[in-house]
Amino acid sequence: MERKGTATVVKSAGTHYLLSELPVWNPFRAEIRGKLRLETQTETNPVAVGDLVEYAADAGNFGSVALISKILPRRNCVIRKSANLSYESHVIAANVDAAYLVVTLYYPEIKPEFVDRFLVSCEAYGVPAIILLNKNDLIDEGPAQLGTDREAFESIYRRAGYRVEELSAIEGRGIAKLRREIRGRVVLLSGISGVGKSSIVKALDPKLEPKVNEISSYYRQGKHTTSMYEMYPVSTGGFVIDTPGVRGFGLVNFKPEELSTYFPEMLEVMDGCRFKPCTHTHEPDCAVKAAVGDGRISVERYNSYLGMLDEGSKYR
Ligand SMILES: Nc1nc2c(ncn2[C@@H]2O[C@H](COP(=O)(O)OP(=O)(O)O)[C@@H](O)[C@H]2O)c(=O)[nH]1
Ligand SMILES: [Mg+2]
Ligand SMILES: [Zn+2]
Repeated sequence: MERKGTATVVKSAGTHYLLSELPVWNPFRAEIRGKLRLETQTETNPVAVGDLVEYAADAGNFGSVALISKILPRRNCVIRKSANLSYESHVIAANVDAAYLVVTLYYPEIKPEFVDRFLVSCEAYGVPAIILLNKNDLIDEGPAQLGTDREAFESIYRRAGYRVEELSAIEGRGIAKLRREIRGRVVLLSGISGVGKSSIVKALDPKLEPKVNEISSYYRQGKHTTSMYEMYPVSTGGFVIDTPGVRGFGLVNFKPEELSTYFPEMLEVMDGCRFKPCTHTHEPDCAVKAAVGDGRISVERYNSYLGMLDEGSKYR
């Protein structure tokens, strides 16, 4: 006898998956046979953690592997273009209520380019993004990253309209608030390797056991330990997706006139540009450039925008 149902992908290990009928936590194994893709899909992974799928399983044989028969349309997703293979993209997670980008002022170093690309991707695909500034217990340990001043960093992103929360997975600072935010939701933790994503999962619920990196004191770099995309059930409610650290974050193709709409602080003022569409580069009477001029938009974010615009033009 066959059992059919709808479930969420809670773990992706490349060729096999774990599904669970959320909000119930009852993971079971599943596979994809043959070709199964969303129409128009060009991503390297057919199914991502957070995807809602239809499956069929042999009800008489408990422990048998279910077959994924259909991927239901995505509400949203976080997607990244491979840094080296410019035409391939990878879905990091689908159907999330929020994406937390974890960064730290200590090590590994913040790469503003990575941060801004991640945020643009979230805006483009409809995912609310929040920045978590982790490892704040190190605040007394001497200077933070060269040239990265806490207030300057927070000001850049708060002016852009993002929430920046200070956190310490080790000391637990900010964790109770995060736990409350996650309740009843599915959220993504993203960021480069070593920033503390897995440590945050563990801090949210000590019963969970994601692998935590040991940062080599010599290189002060995280090694990749999480190679899986995996969702964890937080016992106080909600689900959190831990991801391997991504190195590069290439932008998925966009139209040049669209790009500034993915910068919330530009979107807010661009109505005032004389030309429509305006690329906010050479055009006279540009409201975005005016806002950069008087500090409402940070020079850092504007330069990031110009860099992406320039990079985008290389693919066309
Ligand atoms: N001082 C300090 N170290 C942290 C904190 N969070 C994580 N770490 C350390 O950073 C390293 C990488 O953590 P991990 O959670 O594996 O990072 P991930 O690669 O983003 O999952 C480990 O050595 C952690 O102990 C924190 O809040 N404070
Ligand atoms: Mg990790
Ligand atoms: Zn303009």
